[in-house]
Amino acid sequence: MIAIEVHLDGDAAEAMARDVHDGLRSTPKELAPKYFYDERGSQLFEQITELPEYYPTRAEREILSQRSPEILAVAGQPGTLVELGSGSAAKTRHLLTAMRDGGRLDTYVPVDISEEITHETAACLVDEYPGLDVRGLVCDFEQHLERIPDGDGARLIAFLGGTIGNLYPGPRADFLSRIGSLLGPGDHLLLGTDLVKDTVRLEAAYDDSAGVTAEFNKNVLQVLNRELGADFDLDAFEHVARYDTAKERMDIRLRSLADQEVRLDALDLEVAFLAGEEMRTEISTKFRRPRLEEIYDGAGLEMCGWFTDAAGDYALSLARAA
Ligand code: AVJ
Repeated sequence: MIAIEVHLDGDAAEAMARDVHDGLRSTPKELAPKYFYDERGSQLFEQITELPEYYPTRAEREILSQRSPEILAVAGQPGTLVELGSGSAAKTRHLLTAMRDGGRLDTYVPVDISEEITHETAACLVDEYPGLDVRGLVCDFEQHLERIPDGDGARLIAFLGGTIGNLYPGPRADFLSRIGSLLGPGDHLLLGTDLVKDTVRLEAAYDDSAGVTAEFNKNVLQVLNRELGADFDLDAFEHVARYDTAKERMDIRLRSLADQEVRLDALDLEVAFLAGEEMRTEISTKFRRPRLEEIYDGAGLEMCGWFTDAAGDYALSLARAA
């Protein structure tokens, strides 16, 4: 059975306008990474996941394909899988299959911002897993976490892909605390995190030789051109990806190649960029196990499982309410 609820409050455009306005008027300038993902941006991200330099997607797939039964055993054989940012649920199938073969698969709850993808994914999955209940939620999960259904029996809430790394420490702690308050006894969080490693590999993963990540980064300017009537010249900016060893995070920016003025009609705003000025478009935090344990602790969670790929590049961890 398929049931999909949509909770999109119509003012997404307004929220974006406010957000971009604030980001362009602050010093240094900054844009939120969620604006990368229009249709083109999502395609470019798909391409990134196949680049030789970009290991996280392959590493996560390796863990899920080899260790899902083990993960589910530590999580107490949940019958419900909730997935935040489910998309096409490509990697999720390893978990669903292990749930089915382990004897319990009742409900899949995909939570995603795209209604179209959620419908498609739901239809595919009920075919592939006969008897599966799909109770989808179309919403911005950072805003509407509390709408996730209870379900009967233990739930596993999966947040894969390493997207938690995009959040600054404050919002990250808030987000994890909110997940913590959703977890009843027997429920678990499964979180994907990229791990600290040498700078050369990290910087290559975010500045690939084919230039796909550079195009992905600049595409956000195209999004603003379309959505906010802006006139960014994409050739007047270059992609910058640096590892901040103190903060243990990738710092991804667009650097203005000239003194220039950009107009955003929808905001009735002109912004000046100096030659060499950098605008942050994303952080991508890298984790170590002890640090992540502290982060869980600070959010009322307790780590109870740690699974890495063979190379130790990436981790899936399990946590429960402390
Ligand atoms: C989808 C947020 C996990 O941080 O590695 C990839 C996004 N940005 N290359 C990441 C991204 C540039 C990616 N996440």
